[in-house]
Amino acid sequence: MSNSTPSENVFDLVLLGEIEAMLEKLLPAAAGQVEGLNRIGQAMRYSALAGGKRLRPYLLVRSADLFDVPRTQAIRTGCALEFIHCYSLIHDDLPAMDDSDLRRGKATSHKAYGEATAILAGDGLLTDAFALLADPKTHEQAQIRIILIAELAKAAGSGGMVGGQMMDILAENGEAVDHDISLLQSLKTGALISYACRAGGYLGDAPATSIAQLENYAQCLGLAFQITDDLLDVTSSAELAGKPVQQDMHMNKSTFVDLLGVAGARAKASALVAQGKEALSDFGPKAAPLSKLADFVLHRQV
Ligand code: GRG
Repeated sequence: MSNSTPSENVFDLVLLGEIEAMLEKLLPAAAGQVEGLNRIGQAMRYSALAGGKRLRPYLLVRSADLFDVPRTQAIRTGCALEFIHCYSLIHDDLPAMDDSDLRRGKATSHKAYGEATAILAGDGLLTDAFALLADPKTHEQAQIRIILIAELAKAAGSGGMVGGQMMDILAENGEAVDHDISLLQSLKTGALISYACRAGGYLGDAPATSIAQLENYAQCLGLAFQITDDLLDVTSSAELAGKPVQQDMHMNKSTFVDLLGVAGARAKASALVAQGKEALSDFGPKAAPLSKLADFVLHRQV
């Protein structure tokens, strides 16, 4: 029996199309009167419309479905999160960081547009994400918009993804004395995944117990996602992954595969996914799409 879960059986293609269409609509124009504005629009579109899996916005919409949140609100919030994710990939690929030439099967932003434009494209995506959440079209209640903004800032900022990236850089340079790979990954990769799962609850004004259950699911999923990322770095090809592989070893990154071996890492990811699915049990059959996504994370090939 194949142990892969084809993404077409997991992701609703109509919903993915709606997310893609909203991203396209919300990104700045690339063909207006002002050359500088066209250039930043082109660079932001080049990276953000480059065909990622859209796992984070998809998770966000599926968590929002648990609370019957209107689709437009969930998709707009998911697009803000995807803007942040795309900015982080552009900056992570820069020469000062991972110095990568390939992302999502295409030349990275700085290779296509130069470093200065790539930095600005990342800055544009980061900043525009918050303008998008502050817009009443995202939610009619200002108090909910403030929660969405504050929680995304926490997840993406110095106590979240940016802090995790800093830990990663110190560890790579051999400068970290207190190296904790689980904390590093829970910040670098897990914080945005956690936001994806909780934001549906914020949009639906869900009780704290439901948010805590989604957070438990997200913690397991985020760690499993990172473990499968480490496994793919060892087992996949650049052609399939759309980005260079075997990078962790070259960059002296310590990974879950180093720590546990390939079989141990697979077993750990599998246990985490089972635990994550268990955390959804109170939501009943409505949580089936989130459960399927957990299986996808375990068996993904990209
Ligand atoms: C530069 C502030 C800053 C942060 C960078 C996200 C990140 C932090 C670095 C990316 C390096 C990396 C490979 C992390 C592992 C997990 C991860 C985020 C993988 C990419 O996410 P996917 O697989 O990508 O969801 P797509 O292209 O499908 O959106």
